[in-house]
Amino acid sequence: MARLIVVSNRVPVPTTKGSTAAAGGLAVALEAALKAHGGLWFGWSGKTSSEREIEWLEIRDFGNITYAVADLNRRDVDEYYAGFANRALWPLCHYRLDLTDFSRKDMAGYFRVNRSFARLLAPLIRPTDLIWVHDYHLIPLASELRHIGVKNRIGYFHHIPWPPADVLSTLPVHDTIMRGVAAYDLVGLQTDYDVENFAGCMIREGFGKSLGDNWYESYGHRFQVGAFPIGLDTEVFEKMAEEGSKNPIVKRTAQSLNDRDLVIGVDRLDYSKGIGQRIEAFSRFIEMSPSAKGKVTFLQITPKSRSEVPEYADMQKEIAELTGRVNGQFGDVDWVPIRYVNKTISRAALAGLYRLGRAGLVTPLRDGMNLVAKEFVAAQDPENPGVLVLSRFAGAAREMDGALIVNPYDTEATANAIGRAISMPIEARRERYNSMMPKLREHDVAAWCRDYLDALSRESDQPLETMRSAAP
Ligand code: GDG
Repeated sequence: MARLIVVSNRVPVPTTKGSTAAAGGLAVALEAALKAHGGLWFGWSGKTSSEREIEWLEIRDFGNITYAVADLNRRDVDEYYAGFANRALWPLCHYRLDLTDFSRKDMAGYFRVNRSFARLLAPLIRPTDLIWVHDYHLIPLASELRHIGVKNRIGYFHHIPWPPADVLSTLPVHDTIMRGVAAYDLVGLQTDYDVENFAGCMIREGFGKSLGDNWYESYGHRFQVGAFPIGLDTEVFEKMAEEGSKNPIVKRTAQSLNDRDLVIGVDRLDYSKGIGQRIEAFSRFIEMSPSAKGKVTFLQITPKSRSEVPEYADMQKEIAELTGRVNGQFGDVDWVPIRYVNKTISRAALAGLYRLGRAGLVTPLRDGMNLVAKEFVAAQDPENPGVLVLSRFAGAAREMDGALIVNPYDTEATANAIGRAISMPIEARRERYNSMMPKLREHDVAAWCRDYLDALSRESDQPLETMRSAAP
């Protein structure tokens, strides 16, 4: 079995032997794959240093996994991370052209950091290693590695939506981005819709030709594209939720509900998640349903994220004000309709809270997959499950046929779906739950890892040709 190298923007370096600080499903699955293959996890430490250039790596071994992380300087963080990755690529991939900032300075910083990462990583690579790069921060990494002679198989997984050609082509360097993607051997996307959009970008914009079966030839290199929908650590999560009732936060929440129905939403504070539209829909639901007044509580858990990006700071203010307005309008001395929590809750407590939920609201305006949708369902009590209300614009909607699918831009329809979820008879709730769980268990995050890595290693007989640099 080839050794595995995982590259991601942030690396969850274990704090003590065997314990990973950010033990989310993805981190756990990648760590398991690294353990199975033996390997290296490379990326940004998350720290900002005062050094002028990225020039050294902190390397630590835990068992058969080596963690190699670099600090970035202030300018790199501003241009590569907060700038091009999160103010251009993120909004663009989420169809938010109104929020996309095409600063030339940030673009240059993005390519510069990817080049520096490639230079730091290259000496650590052995000839037979499989390299797996994650997410939009690192699209040009393979072409930079090819440029300095790395011939290994390199895969890329894009966790967020792949936009249609008309959206991507608004980016001044979209050709360089496409050329960067074409330097990989396998491009993994979340859904078949993303694969369709990718084909449009490749063919309609004339960046390559299709060889059939999602193979492309572009800039003298052949590569394959595929849908690999990410899953959960389902079994672990189910168990965690089952034991959740013992968790003190869950106990306190259950007590404080006082027999009211709980509606729950969990999202990073991000404009792609449709939190504002969801609050409007909940408010409309309360307005339309006099019997729900005093009887339903909406808990929205929203840890802050990317506060250094101005659009996120603005949003924080906007959502807090909106929540205040709805609570002021409908609340009473003994009932607040919306509980809005801006802090991170432990994963165990989260699992228990989902299980208390009569309805889970997952209504992003656009989302690659959305793991919260899968977590909410996996956390339910099979005998008395809550109902998932899910946006048609989440990748998860391609799989989760037992959810009530809504258009989050349609306030009225989302409000109706909340009402339907809360009042759904138990047989219908069980039927919906049972239609989704087998898939969630079978296509879990370990299967996702395995399928992707099998595909990446399987094609090793395909020709690899050296790319010219994708840097502008
Ligand atoms: C990107 C793509 C794709 C949230 N609040 C807390 C907390 N969370 C956890 C959730 C979930 C994760 O964060 C969020 O995952 P999502 O998939 O919903 O969204 P993104 O962060 O935008 O992830 C997305 C994903 O990559 C994977 O490919 O699905 O489409 O955008 O696991 O539970 N976890 C804890 N406390 C919180 O307060 N412990």
